Amino acid sequence: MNATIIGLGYVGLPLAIRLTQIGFSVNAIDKDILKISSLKRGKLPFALDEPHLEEFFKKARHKIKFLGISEKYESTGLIFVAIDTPLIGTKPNNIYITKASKYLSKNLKKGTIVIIESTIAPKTAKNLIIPLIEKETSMKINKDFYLAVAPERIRPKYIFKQLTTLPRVIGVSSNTIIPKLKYLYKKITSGEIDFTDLTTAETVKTVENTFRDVNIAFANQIALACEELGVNVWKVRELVNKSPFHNLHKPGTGVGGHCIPKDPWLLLSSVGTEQLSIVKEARDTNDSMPAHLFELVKLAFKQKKIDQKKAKVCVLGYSYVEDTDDVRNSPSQMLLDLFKLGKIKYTVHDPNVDRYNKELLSKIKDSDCIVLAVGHKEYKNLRLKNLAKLVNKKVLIDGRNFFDKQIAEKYGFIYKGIGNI
Ligand code: SAJ
Repeated sequence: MNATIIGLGYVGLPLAIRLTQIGFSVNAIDKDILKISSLKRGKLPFALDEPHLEEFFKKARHKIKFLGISEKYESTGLIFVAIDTPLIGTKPNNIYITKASKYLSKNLKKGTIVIIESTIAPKTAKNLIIPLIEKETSMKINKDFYLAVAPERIRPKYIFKQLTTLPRVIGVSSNTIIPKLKYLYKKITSGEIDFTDLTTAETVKTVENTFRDVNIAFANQIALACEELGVNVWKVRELVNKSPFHNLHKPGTGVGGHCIPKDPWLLLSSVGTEQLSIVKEARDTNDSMPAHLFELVKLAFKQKKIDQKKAKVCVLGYSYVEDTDDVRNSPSQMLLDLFKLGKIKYTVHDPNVDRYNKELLSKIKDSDCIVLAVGHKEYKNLRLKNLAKLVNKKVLIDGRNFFDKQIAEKYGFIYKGIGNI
């Protein structure tokens, strides 16, 4: 069995490996020739710490042909598209899905099923991809080729676990391809497979991530309310979540990553914001959290009569979520931009990000204030008793409820945590 995958990122490369595990030979194509040459040399171009990726890649390599987009390849009956679907501002940037559709059209054989694994805005399949392929090939949908929308459901650090166990929703252009896709995806994952139409599948994926973003925003707004009420949001969250059917999410430094900050905009782009005003407000709330952390720094400086022009801050954590090297849409970057604007000197440490993973203690020692932005496991070794001896002005701003406020104050810190000041 043969398949072609266009786009070798966090979704496409693991999928190529997974397909070889279920008996496929794979054409694995990417526009980035450096990535292709690295893969051809047996070197992973990213996510080096992704569990199983290295091990599975080594076993799969001989069944994958890595190709640049200028290289010829044997057309296959299955073509997966797993390319980036970024925004321009708050609107979908369909440049890559357009290029990929044109590219695959050049080598599309009759009867092929094109499967979009990327997350796309509702109606993109119907209004953009199908008409484009028909125009480029003079073929007809559901006669000469078929389309499916099977949005990936994975996150860095859990890729293979989720790829092989999570349920999948698959939209199809015609029910005639359901048996083939059911057979295929039941080999890919042990999770339930649900078939539906193209637009419903696009909507499901964008809604699930929007749901998460809105829930996080609610937690962030509750945190701000708790600051005003003078209560600890983490105690409130603990007690709220003890009652059944409640799941108050975690407030924090903000929402980063490759999908949660983006997918709500894909959904918003396909309907008027008047129907989804809560979604727009949630995005604004989550994107305002780095600025709130910055306000807590300034509040603490004011209370300790620290001249912010002379102070130095050490930001702990740069990746978008704990224990990963993925820095896409990092909320910490928004915070650093505010320090730059406020002319506050800062250093950054992140154990998983090459340019920031050195000299943790010297960066702390050289600072007046620590801002915990990401709760990496490496920081669990930091003892407040020792930090108090290192941090000159003993200011501790906690974006992730990482440190204990009482203990911090016991060792002389002024502690301000999101939702717990
Ligand atoms: N975050 C909070 N509070 C929370 C949860 C997350 O502030 O309660 C922040 C994180 O710090 C991070 C951002 O939100 O900056 C995103 O975190 P995430 O845990 O949602 O991780 P992602 O972005 O990798 O989300 C993916 C999504 N999965 C797919 O798109 C297939 C999401 O739907 C999943 O719920 C999530 O993984 C997961 O938990 O598996």
